[in-house]
Amino acid sequence: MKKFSALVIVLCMVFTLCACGSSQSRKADDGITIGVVYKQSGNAYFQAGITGFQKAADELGFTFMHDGPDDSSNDGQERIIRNYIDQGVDVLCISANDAAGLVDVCSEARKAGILVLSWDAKVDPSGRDIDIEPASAKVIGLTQLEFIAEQMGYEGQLAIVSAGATAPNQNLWISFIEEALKTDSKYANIDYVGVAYGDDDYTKSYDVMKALIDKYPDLKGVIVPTTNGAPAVAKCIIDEGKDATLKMTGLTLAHDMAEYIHGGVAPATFLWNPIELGYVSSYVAVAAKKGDFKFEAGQTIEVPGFEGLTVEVSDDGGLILYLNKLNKFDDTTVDAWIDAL
Ligand code: RAM
Repeated sequence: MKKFSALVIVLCMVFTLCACGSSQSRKADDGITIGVVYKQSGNAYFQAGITGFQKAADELGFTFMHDGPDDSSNDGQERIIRNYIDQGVDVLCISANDAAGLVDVCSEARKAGILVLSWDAKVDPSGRDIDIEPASAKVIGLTQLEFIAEQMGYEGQLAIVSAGATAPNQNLWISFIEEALKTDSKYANIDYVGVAYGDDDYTKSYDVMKALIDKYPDLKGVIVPTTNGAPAVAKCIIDEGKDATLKMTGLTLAHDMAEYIHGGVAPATFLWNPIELGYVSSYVAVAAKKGDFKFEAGQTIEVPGFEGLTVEVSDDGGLILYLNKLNKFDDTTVDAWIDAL
């Protein structure tokens, strides 16, 4: 009886340990462990990304853990990465809060034989093997600019409410928006007032939007290239009674923006599918670890449901792989996405 009780206790402990692990794959374990790091915990965008990692884990049989700091900090990400290095993961998949800030710890990981992939927000080339992005930064930036410019009749004051000040992906998209505002004559009558940072935090994004409205009462357009900031900005515009004259667009999930899209303050927004981003990143990670995929320009990878995934040299000189999918959420399309995103 004693032996039986001991066995039950051991089995319970094993079960508890498994349940605590972030992911257990259904297919037989292939021995590969991936440590996924994202910008912040509790962000629904990254939870969708994790759904993609889980889907791939079910198909390919790898194990993964996932974590992000509460405060979107570089230090927090560094601690998580160190912990994953100590645990002996095979591959790191990182969405970085600071492209340069993670280079040292990622270089340590690579010296230890760990493959380093960034996904969503890059690590600088000296710290990564490859970066996996939803679409070209220029397309993502200019799609939002052109849409809001059209809403504004190509004139009036425009602002951006971004995520963190060092966010690699937002900063790159914004650099293309700012360049076009300066150089493309069709935007000559748009008066760009600059960027405010909401740090991917709902309350802070709301507050910086309120401060922008106070400072620029004639503001006509806002671009919010971050899923956490967008609903806060929309709510603020409505609360301030500005939604008849001030419109926004941005990169958003469907479930928390549908009411603002239908209501008209955000006539349309854009986003790729973050589930697919996690899914493709997993396939790259596993193929690279198995030696079936080399980190070289021109390399292709087979991923179910995708065609033509080919490694390119990025503008930053490192390697990059694009999914090349950007969806538009408007009054007629957003509801179809609500259950997924
Ligand atoms: C936020 C994050 C993420 C970005 C999306 C659009 O969730 O900043 O990195 O890709 O928005």
